[in-house]
Amino acid sequence: MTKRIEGSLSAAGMQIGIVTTRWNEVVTERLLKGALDCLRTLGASADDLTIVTVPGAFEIPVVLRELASSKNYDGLIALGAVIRGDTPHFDYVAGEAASGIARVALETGVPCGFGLLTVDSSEQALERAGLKSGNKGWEAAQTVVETASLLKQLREG
Ligand code: INI
Repeated sequence: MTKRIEGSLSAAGMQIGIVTTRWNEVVTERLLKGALDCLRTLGASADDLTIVTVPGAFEIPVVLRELASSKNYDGLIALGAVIRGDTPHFDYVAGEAASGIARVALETGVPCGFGLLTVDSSEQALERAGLKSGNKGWEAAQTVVETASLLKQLREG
């Protein structure tokens, strides 16, 4: 018999850690609100959520890895905004943060929702943080719940 396995969109009972940045806080607070609204909608309990603030996007992966290594979380969500106009180091900060987030997920097996905006301007960042083009915080939260649920089923056989 063919098996078909999908994650569910229930966050009930899930322990979720969120790492967000102080850099571009006007944007990241909106991403955080989107993520929290989503988790609440999917049935997460406020007591099962942990929010950690780091200075900037470059610091996300190391803190994410610490949380993942603790084995206390079913899923993690990375929120941040790297804006090209703000720094000549855009490519380094955005690239290292993005690949670091992916690496943490692959190395630890804890799903890490990717809510890191890499954009040209503050306007574009705000658009993706709930103003016009959806909220990437919400999307990152939803995908991490689905992926955590999927991984749980695969691990339980
Ligand atoms: N950090 C961000 O999260 N977003 C940015 O747009 C940004 N810019 O533009 O420089 C940024 N820089 C800080 C970086 O993430 C580190 O905190 C810093 O380099 C110290 O390691």
